[in-house]
Amino acid sequence: MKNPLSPKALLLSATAAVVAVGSFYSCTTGSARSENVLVGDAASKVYVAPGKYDEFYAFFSGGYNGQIMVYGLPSGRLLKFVPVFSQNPETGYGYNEETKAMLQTTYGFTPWDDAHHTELSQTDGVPDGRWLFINGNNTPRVARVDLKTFETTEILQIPNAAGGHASPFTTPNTKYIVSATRFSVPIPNTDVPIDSYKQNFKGTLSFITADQPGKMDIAFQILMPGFNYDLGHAGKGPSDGWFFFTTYNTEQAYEKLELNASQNDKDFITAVNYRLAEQCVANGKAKNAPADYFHNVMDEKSRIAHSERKSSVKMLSPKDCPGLVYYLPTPKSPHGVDIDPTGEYIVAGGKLATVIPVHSFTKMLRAIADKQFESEVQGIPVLKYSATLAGEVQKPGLGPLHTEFDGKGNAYTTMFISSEIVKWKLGTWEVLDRMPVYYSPGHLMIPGGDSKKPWGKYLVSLNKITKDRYLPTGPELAQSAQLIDISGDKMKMLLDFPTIGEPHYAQAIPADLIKGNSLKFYKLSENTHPFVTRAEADGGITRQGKNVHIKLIAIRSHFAPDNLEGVQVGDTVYFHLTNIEQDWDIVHGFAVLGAENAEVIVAPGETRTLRWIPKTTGIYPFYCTDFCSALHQEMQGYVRVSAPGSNVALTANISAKARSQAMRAQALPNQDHKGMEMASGSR
Ligand code: K7E
Ligand code: CUA
Repeated sequence: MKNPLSPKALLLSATAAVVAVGSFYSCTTGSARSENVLVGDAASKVYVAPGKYDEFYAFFSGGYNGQIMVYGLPSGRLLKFVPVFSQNPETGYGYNEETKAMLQTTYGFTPWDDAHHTELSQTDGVPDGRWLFINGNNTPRVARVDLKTFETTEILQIPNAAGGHASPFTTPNTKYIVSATRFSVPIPNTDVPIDSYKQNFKGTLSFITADQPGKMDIAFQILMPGFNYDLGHAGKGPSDGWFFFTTYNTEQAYEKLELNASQNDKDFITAVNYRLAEQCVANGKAKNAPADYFHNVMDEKSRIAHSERKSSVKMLSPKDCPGLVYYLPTPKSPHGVDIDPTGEYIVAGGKLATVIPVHSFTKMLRAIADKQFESEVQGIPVLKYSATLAGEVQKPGLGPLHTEFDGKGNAYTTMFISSEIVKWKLGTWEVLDRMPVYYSPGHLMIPGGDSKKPWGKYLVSLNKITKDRYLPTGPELAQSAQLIDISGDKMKMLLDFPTIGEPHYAQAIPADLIKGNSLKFYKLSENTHPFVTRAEADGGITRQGKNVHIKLIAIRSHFAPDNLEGVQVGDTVYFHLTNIEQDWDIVHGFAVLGAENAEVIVAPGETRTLRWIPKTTGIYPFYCTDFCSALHQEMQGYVRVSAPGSNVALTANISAKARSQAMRAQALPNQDHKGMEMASGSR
């Protein structure tokens, strides 16, 4: 460390001190801890009796696992993984033929991303439980998860962008979700010297239409100075129609950013009047700019994903739309920007700031009207700090990152460096309470806590460093989430539970807004997959050159057909499996010896396709991978693979065994998982 007084040095030493303090608390009943925790009380508050439901669904981003985790709150029970930007061997998402197109980008098949922010769709500024959006940070993308099926149904790539971090934050009626570039790059991207950053690098803010499922698209992009845009939030209530983005690296450093991007005392919050942007676009002020991006959609009826490649966007430059963008000076390298439920206060989390600055939307409008500008940056007016400031929370702690609200006039901010949640009051800016968390929280989450109507009962701290909180599992540990009761004046720690990957953010919503809409099965009669098999007798095997298509059904407890011959080495085989069950939670799986990908899991009524290239002659068993019934272990079949050019005829039979399975199944009334337990000796 060359400069021992650099912000980074301070930051590092503070982190070290806090980890030491945290370790101390974790193995003692030190005062700071016992004050806030009522242990007996806490256990009953998170207890959800067997067979009972949790009060909230919580959706945690999976960070670098590219997925979403669904938890119940307050129990912390893990309910589901929803794969989004990553392949998932558990279900075959991204491996089977129907879903591969979901992961197409202009860079090719891109089966990984760094997923940061879950965002529930909203109606009038309140989460409504229709959809959940999430961003891919590395190869900028946004995805829609349908909360009827808990499945990724749409992915849109963001062109002219690098690092889709300030994303996918919704406007109050989900007209748009918004994504900004973290990294500035040349736009269009091209081969230039890196040290020409100031001349050539630009940022973009993308407004994406989101209220029509299957039709996400870039409504327009705004071309911005080459800073780093970190996070964003839409205005609401009086500030509806505006969007706010944290903006750092206003130094425009391109090397050693930890030092060189920490020079300016203040960076910015970027305020964008997107209603004005809409008018400017409608009035022809935007230019058609080259763009290259994919839009991938899962078709509801065939359950096959399709990709479309697009080639242009509307690009709006602030200079062609006066009044579109203003900069609000904000200390210092701000990370989160959070709008309170009334829509009046704009709270910034300046990672290196000693205060939490809060801007007033009313004062911002007045400052704009009065031209209270301190300077201009590339034609964009910079407002005076004093002219927009509502107040500063003094001595909040170290390293403020993110703030959410309880709807009762209080705000809660994570302090990354001092490892605590700080509760403070909107309007008076006084600190009301502190809760140590273990350790180093990034985001925090209150159900609806960034909306107009928070359900201010619980708060979850999403901690980055786990250390000694759980049984050790080698160098890499689960992440730690902590559930805190915020219903009273003082915060109460209730529960720790592990999360996987690195959740950056989470959102939660009352279970009642989702659970009644959950789909139980796909209707077989509506399945439009070109290789659907609706009945046992309709299966079969066909050859098209070197491609062999096998249509088969799964039902408790057999495949039909289950004996297949005539496949040759050199063929590419497609198993198109339709689950013809029409009953909730009766899924079947399919795997074949030597398959170089994942199984497929097939929901009732849907068709899924496994591609298989046999390399040697012989007999290849396949079987059902999901323990579906008492006779699951009988659910199997064989493929015969012959030499190239062999005269073995293509045949698809229902074996005597499968036929007798079918008869036994009919003889067993209501064969369900109770039956499975009774007959478990058959394993
Ligand atoms: Cu703070 Cu990506 Cu929202 Cu991580 S981000 S913590
Ligand atoms: Cu079907 Cu096991």
